Amino acid sequence: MKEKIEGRILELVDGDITEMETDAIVNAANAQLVLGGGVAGAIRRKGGPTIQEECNRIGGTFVGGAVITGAGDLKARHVIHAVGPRMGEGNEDEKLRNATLNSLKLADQQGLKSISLPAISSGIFGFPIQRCAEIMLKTSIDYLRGQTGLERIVFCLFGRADYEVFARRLRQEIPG
Ligand code: AR6
Repeated sequence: MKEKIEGRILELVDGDITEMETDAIVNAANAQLVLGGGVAGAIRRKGGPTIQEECNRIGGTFVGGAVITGAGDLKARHVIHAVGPRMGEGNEDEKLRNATLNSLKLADQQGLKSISLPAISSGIFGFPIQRCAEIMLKTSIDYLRGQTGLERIVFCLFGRADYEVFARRLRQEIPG
């Protein structure tokens, strides 16, 4: 599914984010920047050891923050590590919004044109997928309506069920 917003593209795909060829892919990271399971595990396995090594040099960031590294052996050029909230820690919606927004801003600052994001926090961190879709899509749509050099934002959802949740929400946000 593809929508145009101010001449820029917002796209949804069902697939594995480590296969994406956008300038950057976003990792669903933790504040320690230790690549664990889920998206991070797939990035670690396919991207090779340099990504974790770069994360170790950065050392960590706050919940809602994002940092950038190279992408090792992956097809993308960069990995943006965005730290979403763990369900139950408090103020989760705002933190997820910030993790999304800071990822997009960081891509922009680096002059990147395209970025792929997963449904941050909705796996191991236990955030509800429906609310995740609402927050991440609204943040991205608002961002594309503002001043940005980004030309394409892709949400890479893992499986048909999550894809459908995002697709339904996007149709509500951009009717017709
Ligand atoms: N491509 C796209 N989406 C994926 C992939 C993939 N290869 N694998 C999983 N997903 P998660 P979190 C989906 O658990 O909840 C790690 O240990 C998954 O179905 O990756 O933010 C980190 O190191 C879900 O919808 O991230 C952190 O400690 C979404 O991606 C912690 O988990 C996010 O699931 C982060 O937990």
